[in-house]
Amino acid sequence: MLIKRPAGIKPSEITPYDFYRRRREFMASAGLLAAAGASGLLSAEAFGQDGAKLSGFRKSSFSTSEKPNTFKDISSYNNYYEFGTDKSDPAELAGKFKARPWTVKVSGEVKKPRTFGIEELLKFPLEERIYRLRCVEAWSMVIPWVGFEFNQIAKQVEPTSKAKFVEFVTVMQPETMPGLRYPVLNWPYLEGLRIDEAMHPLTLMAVGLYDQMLPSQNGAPIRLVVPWKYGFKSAKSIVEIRFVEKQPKVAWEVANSSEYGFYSNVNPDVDHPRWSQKTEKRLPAFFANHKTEMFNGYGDQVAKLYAGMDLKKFY
Ligand SMILES: Nc1nc2c(c(=O)[nH]1)N[C@H]1C(S)=C(S)[C@@H](COP(=O)(O)O)O[C@H]1N2
Ligand SMILES: [Mo]
Repeated sequence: MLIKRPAGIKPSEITPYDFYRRRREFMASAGLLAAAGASGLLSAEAFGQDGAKLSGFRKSSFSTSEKPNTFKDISSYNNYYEFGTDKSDPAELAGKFKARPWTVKVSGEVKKPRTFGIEELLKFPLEERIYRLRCVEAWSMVIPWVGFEFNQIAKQVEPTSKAKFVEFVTVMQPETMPGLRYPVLNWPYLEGLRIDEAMHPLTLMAVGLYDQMLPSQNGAPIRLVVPWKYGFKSAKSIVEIRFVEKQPKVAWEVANSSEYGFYSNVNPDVDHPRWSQKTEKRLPAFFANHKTEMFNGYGDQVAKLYAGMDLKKFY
């Protein structure tokens, strides 16, 4: 169905959440919700992604007590290069993205390879995790994700002793993702973690933001969140997870290995070749207003994963 934007409002001023609400209001006023429901047209495509409510999740003790950014901040300032490289591109251009039907294929060094439907994944016990996200570009936000620990997936597929790393692959939808036309990265977006990093309880598969299903621009319907690493490790809209023996060549390393390494732990002592990583701009702000913390402040939980490693070498 095609719904026109209200006159006088620029697309850039409409957040997906506003758009969703207006669409619901419009449909309700036109009696379309009831009609759609009755005819079975109330499809997951329309209501399984942007804005659909999530409920029944518990709050996690892993959450930071810092004040979260607003839904609008989090869903209108994004890096999702498959839609475009400007921060506003994903929110403006992800409108046609299809987050249903959706499956995640889990394969490689596992005893029980399998493909999960998104409906099955949504049945894992969901928690609210308020995490800091620190981008390599030196801005940060505080984000209330809803999701489950990645290790829950691992438990079901049973990794073998050869599984040393985990690869995460983002979907390619050329018909809905205009950015794929440009070879900015080696598509599909590939990220990877060492197996112990992936199994760490802080490593989250996020399906929601506040109490809504993830907006497309934030990686609907399911994305990775690794809070002690730079934002780009958190691959969006995941369709495939592979347990592998060898360290993968991840997308940003392929693009520029002198600037982006495999580990990409938040580290104020290792500058990016073109800028310092000592401070960050907690959005919304014009200037740096925060000191960047080692492991983005999650050192108590994760520093032990890197004991004895030279983090200047393994950046
Ligand atoms: N598939 C895909 N995943 C991605 C990116 C991307 O361009 N494509 N950008 C990364 C970067 S650089 C950041 S900072 C985070 C941003 O997540 P957010 O928009 O939900 O805040 O997503 C990461 N995941
Ligand atoms: Mo980022």
